Amino acid sequence: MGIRRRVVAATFLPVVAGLSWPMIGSPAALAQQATCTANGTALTIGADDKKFDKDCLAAPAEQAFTIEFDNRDLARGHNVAIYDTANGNKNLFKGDVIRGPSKTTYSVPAQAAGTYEFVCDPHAEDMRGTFIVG
Ligand SMILES: [Cu+2]
Repeated sequence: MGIRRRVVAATFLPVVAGLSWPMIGSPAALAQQATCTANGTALTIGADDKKFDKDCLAAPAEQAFTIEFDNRDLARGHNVAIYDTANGNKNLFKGDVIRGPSKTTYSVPAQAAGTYEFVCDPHAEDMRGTFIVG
């Protein structure tokens, strides 16, 4: 429901700014459409060529979980952070940036059910996806 409200609000932006919808919305709009279902508390994701290899991650509600992050991007720093973008972009978790190629496992505290976004902070424009807790 929060996502729908955001998309509707975003459709007014091109009118105001005089820009076309695809220029503003494509990457985020695509990410918002992704859906997935939690399957345990050990999540994995990788990064290659300044892109995440998944567009959706899911974790069960009210349970701590881990995210194993495999940054395969040579000499490029990435992280995984989780934001409640529907509610003021509140940061729910921020993993340390690691320089590829390397791996880390983030320990994330329990989260309330909801639909959020995961983001690489240094490349927030290009590297983001849907994060479902529930
Ligand atoms: Cu990045």
